[in-house]
Amino acid sequence: MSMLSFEKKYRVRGGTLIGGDLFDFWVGPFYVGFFGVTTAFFASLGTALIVWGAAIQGTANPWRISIAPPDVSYGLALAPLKSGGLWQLITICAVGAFVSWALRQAEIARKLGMGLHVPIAFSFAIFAYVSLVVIRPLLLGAWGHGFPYGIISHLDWVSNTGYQYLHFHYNRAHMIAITFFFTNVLALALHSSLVLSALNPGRGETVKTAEHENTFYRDFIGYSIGTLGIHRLGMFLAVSASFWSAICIIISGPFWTRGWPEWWSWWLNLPFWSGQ
Ligand code: UQ2
Repeated sequence: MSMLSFEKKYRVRGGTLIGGDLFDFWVGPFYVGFFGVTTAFFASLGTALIVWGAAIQGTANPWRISIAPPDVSYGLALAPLKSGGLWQLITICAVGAFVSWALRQAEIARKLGMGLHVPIAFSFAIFAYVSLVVIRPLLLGAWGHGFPYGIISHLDWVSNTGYQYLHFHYNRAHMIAITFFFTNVLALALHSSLVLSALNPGRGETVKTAEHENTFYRDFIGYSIGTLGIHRLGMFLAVSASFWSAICIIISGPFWTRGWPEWWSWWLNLPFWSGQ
């Protein structure tokens, strides 16, 4: 059931960022809008280019398909289609589709009189992607520093890039990102289990409300962050994880070229230890 009866009253005109009423309509349950059209355009073109690249490569094995960026010798120039140019076009399509999607979220939120929390949160995910295939390659001076678009090949890239800095876990920003990811997992487990336990009481019992949820955590650890609070915490943790992920890779290369373990020499060189 994609269209509840009360949904009709939320199908309001306006709130568009561009194009006025031109694309202000729905197809089935989906809002179209100018950015729905651009999302569909970039996503379809990008997907077709990936399929074409796979055909050129001559493998039908999904694990082996890979669209590689140009060799670093091309620098920041456009490369021939079969030598990384395809990767460049696909990257443009990907960024175009992601940004269109965020702007479509913004239009729908405006239409409904909501805050812009959804597109703002999504923009942090886009930032993490763009940091890998645009910002860091630009700072390093070659598109060849982007990662290849393939299931196994992008894993190899992550492994190789990590070992290039000897031990990536000594990267301070990487540590912070991981801590946010893990804390997010903890918060989501606490939240999902609490909501499911309230909504699925024992047989013959009535469904419980937020009062029970609050009371559970006050009894258990003496504190409840509240139903709005847990979602604010969740957004903060998720957005922070994406943000520090982006930072940890942007600084690797452009701002620190040696192994990450070596970065900690500042600690070993503190004058405090000089007598030892
Ligand atoms: C809570 C609450 C919820 C929740 C959860 C809590 C009623 C439905 C999970 C408990 C969360 C706390 C105490 C914060 C934990 C902190 C970190 C950093 C993981 O109180 O309100 O709403 O889902």
